[in-house]
Amino acid sequence: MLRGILALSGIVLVASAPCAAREFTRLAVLGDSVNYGVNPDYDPVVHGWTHMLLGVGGDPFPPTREATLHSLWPGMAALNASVSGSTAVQWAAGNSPYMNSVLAFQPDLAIVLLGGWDVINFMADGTITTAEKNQLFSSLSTIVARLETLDPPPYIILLTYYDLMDGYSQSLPLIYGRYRPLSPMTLEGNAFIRQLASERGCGVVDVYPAFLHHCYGRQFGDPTPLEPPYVRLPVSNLDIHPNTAGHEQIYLLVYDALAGLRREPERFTVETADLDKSGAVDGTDLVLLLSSVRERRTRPRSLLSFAQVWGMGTP
Ligand SMILES: [Ca+2]
Repeated sequence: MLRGILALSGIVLVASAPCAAREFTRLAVLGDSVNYGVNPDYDPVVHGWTHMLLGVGGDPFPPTREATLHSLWPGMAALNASVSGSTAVQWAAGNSPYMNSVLAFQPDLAIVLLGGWDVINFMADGTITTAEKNQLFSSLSTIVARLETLDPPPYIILLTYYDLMDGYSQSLPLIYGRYRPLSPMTLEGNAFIRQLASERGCGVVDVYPAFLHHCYGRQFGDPTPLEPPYVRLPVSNLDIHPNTAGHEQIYLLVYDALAGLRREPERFTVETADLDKSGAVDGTDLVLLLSSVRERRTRPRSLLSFAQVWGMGTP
């Protein structure tokens, strides 16, 4: 009786199951010029966070890092498929050569930062319409969905976007008027990215808060700028790309996230509910949940999201 009440009141059974350590062998990076490595300190040569992560460095660039993708997963293959100036809309197109190159590579780990150029293009007329936002959001969803068509699906990490204007875009003078929608759009876009990640069982590397007060806001009223700047100052040299310090910050955030994956505990928690409608939450329900997951070849981290989609509790 008590168990029935528990089930009816929505309380879930919590169980643990063994989980292999996270091992990956093929990383693909999807993005625009930021992930490609464009950096005003070295223009026209590229050197960005992806280079740092992959252990590329040395004169004239900063020294090669010891903490790299390969120090986490030795021998891991990596494809930086990022294309300067590319938009999420282009990546999401059904015949996208960019996406096709990634799918052909068959990554088991994918890192995505896209949408910056979509937003810049949207702002050309000074406003971002609801239709434009929806186009961006549906493109980001499509990109995740296309990656998930791989068998097995890769673990996907979504990066949020930094706000070049530190929240002060609406204070911009007319000469930079096209950028006025940027700060609220960045907040909205990042909220969508976090929601998408939650729904689809993706990881998130939250670049936005790490960059806040490190960009151009100091020239438009930000009373609390932080050092070092992560963009090329002053704003008369406006450059949308991170400088070396900015790329280093993204590298550190991504590396920490990957190191966290590498250390992921060998046990995980599964939440289930009264799936067979027997009136009780018990082992039968757990078996039903696990068999469904096995059919979908869903990775453990996605499991919680899968349970959430079914309305079976919150992680
Ligand atoms: Ca527009």
